[in-house]
Amino acid sequence: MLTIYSDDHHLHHGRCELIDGQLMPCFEKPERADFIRERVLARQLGPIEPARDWGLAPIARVHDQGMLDFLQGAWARWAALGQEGDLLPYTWPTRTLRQQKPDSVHGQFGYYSFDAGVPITAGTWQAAYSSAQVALTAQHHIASGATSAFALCRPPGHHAAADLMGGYCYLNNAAIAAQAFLDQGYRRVAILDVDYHHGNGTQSIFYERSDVLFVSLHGDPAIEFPFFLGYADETGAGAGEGYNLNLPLPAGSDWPVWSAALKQGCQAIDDYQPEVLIVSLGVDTFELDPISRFKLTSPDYLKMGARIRALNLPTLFVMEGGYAVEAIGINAVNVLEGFEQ
Ligand code: SP5
Ligand code: ZN
Repeated sequence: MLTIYSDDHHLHHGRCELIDGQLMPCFEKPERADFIRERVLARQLGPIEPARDWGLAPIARVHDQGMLDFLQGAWARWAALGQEGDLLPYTWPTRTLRQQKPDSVHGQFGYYSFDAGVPITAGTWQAAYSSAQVALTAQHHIASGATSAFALCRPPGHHAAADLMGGYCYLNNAAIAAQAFLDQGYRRVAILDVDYHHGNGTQSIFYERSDVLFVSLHGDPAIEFPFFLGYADETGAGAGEGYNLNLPLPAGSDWPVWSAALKQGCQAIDDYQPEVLIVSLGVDTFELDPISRFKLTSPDYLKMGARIRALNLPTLFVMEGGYAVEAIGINAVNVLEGFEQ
């Protein structure tokens, strides 16, 4: 399987995030992609090619121009104020507050985010832009006839909505790839999100549309981030009614529980008869993940890949979460190897 990778992810390295009341070093760190890349090489999964530059247009097909302008220009504005630390949002337009964009960089960051897990550093825009280009380059290979490709994206994307960043995500790489397929003439795209967290951004982008089926297995949002989306009764709206399937699972879910939900999700994908499948590949379902509560083991990821292969669809894997860095390469590449066997 071909892997697409960009070194630009190193340009994004946030300093800290708030975890259990403490400022901790960011879990979403460059070593994540480095370990995955090393495992791809060690297992001889296939060639690793750089991203091509497809420009801003395919990103703007999914994201709000105001948010893109903000993300691109925020660091320069922050640095011009004499600041050197990471730019972090801390005030959001929630209930009782006005939904309007203020003038200040902090006010605008609150307007375009839903949590504080999105530090903006000097290189964040370039890293997020290149991560989207990685997804688009892998998408291009599949549109050109490849049956599979791995977009080794970092930073991840599935929490990012059209005009909101959050959950370590700035640009929604999977959604950008899905829209690219549609813009190139595909009519039905399925997205299977196996990250531990609900892909609230992806869901919201396609919620009222029938040309993208979104299926997500994740920790029950009643007890897990992102808390405010991802419930089973969210089935789509308008033309999208029936094209969104959430499968929230309890803390402690292991392979028997998780794989039963995967079977249900795969049945929905099979019924939809898509032309292509995009897998939002998070491996934070791992038993040793430091911020998650599922119990999948490394061999389980081989079985996951084999189940996905059984759908018999051209498949684009897009890297999302996974924070047990010493195992992230093994687990992510196990999915890809399970798919290929
Ligand atoms: C892409 C992705 O996986 N984003 C995840 C963002 C999760 N952010 C909230 C993390 C809160 C973790 N709290 C865990 C407490 C462990 N003691
Ligand atoms: Zn996650």
